Amino acid sequence: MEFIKVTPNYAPHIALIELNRPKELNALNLQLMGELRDALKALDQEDEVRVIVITGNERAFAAGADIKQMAGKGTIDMWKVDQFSTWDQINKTRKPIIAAVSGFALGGGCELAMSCDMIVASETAQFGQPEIKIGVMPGAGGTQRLTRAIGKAKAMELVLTGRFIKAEEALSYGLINQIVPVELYLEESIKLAKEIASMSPIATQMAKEAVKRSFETHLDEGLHFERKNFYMLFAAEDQKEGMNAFVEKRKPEFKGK
Ligand code: DAK
Repeated sequence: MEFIKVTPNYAPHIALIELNRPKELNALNLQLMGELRDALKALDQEDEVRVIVITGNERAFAAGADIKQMAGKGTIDMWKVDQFSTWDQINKTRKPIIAAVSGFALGGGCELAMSCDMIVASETAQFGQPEIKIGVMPGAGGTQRLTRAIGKAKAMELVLTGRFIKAEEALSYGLINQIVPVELYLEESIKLAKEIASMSPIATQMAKEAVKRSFETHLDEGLHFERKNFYMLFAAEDQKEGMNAFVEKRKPEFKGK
């Protein structure tokens, strides 16, 4: 891995992926996206890992797709490479993913953060979809996920003007989960990850799946899906452990079985 650093056991049950092209503000080139896809796929199959945290560095989570790599490309080149189909792997990942964002999360970088399940932002984080300023438009979910997250009026404004918003504004629109001091953004993300990792991993993955389904279906179908996952959890030892622990007034020990 050249452009990402993967630590599968950063903390018990928590894997950390660090985007690592600091000079280019973690611009997402083809190789980086390929590495990210492979890492997520591997971590999703690793039983020990329950939660994945993706981060950049203090200055940039990611400043977007690599403009230098895209600049000379034609339609067919883009279509053939279809770099962002690698993002399907992010969407397919069953384990909860937290984006720990500091600095720039722009274009594809903002789309990457929004593809994660939760965003913990430092007070210096900035979000935006500035593609319009370079003559294109968002292509990896920006028009869809941003609109679902913050509503049409603000999404339209950000997509059509390309302006950046600061963490405070992003929080007020419901784009992110929390703002923390810059020196704590990774620590706080890991703290959140630990809280989630202490639950049954089967339950967290099924719950994640059901919440995501709410974006893709109408209410009846979503409720049906939710109920099915709820019933399925009664096949797991973790359900017995969780409920017995409650009755016995002790802390549950979830095994992911
Ligand atoms: N690509 C390549 N290099 C980048 C980059 C990027 N997105 N962002 C920054 N860099 C590089 C800069 O060129 C510079 O490199 P050197 O000149 O030193 O070699 C270095 O990182 C530091 O950047 P700056 O010198 O510009 O630093 P500043 O602090 O002055 O400015 C900035 C920071 C983030 C405001 C600025 O760098 C900036 O505006 N960056 C571009 C942001 C942007 O426009 N992002 C959107 C990119 S387009 C697709 C789906 C989606 C997409 C594409 C295809 N398909 C489905 C096929 C997504 C497209 C995008 O994300």
